Amino acid sequence: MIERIKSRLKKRQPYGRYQHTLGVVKAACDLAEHYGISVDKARLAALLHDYAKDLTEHELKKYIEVHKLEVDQSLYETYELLHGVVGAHMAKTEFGIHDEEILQAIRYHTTGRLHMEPLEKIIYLSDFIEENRNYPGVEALRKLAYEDLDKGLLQGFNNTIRFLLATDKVIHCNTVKARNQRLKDLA
Ligand code: DGI
Ligand code: FE
Ligand code: FE
Ligand code: FE
Repeated sequence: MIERIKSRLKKRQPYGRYQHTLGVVKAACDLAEHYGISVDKARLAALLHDYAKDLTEHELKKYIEVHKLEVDQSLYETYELLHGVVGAHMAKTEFGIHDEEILQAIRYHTTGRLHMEPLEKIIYLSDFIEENRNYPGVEALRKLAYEDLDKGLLQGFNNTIRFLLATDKVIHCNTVKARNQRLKDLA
């Protein structure tokens, strides 16, 4: 299964994205082991989290329509947010993955959501801290991710929201809800 997914990924992802995927796999497996959750699930979710990332906006929207995927209007209108829902559906139909925890982790890896499961948190954070990421503060976030998953997550959401504000982008309500819930959980 893992090898079949990898060979498919190699064909559909450009080199840099594939390296990113392998980095997320490494980070996610490591965090899963650290926090005592299933390493096998983390590996599958990480491998497939950006499976639909290289489709065009038109292709993603067409896929959503053809397969009648449930998405809210503001998600549908935001290109960056479409590859999670589509990727989760492809994981199910192309690879027969029916584990809801894995599918949710793929589906929500870009925005997060209320009531995130540990696997979702790990995938969300691994996306930010994998070894190929390089931005101011990444080392501190890597460290924080291992000290306290929720604190790391809050930092991840804050970074995302700061970036969206700085670039005048729409902030999806799931991003805001997920961020606010971290504050409550940490209080
Ligand atoms: O697919 P990756 O590049 O590895 O990472 P990702 O899926 O976490 O994020 C993809 C992009 O989506 C990234 O530039 C940040 C952006 N994003 C995250 N949350 C939101 C968002 N964009 C908008 N407009 N609104 C959001 O709430
Ligand atoms: Fe992504
Ligand atoms: Fe992400
Ligand atoms: Fe990613």
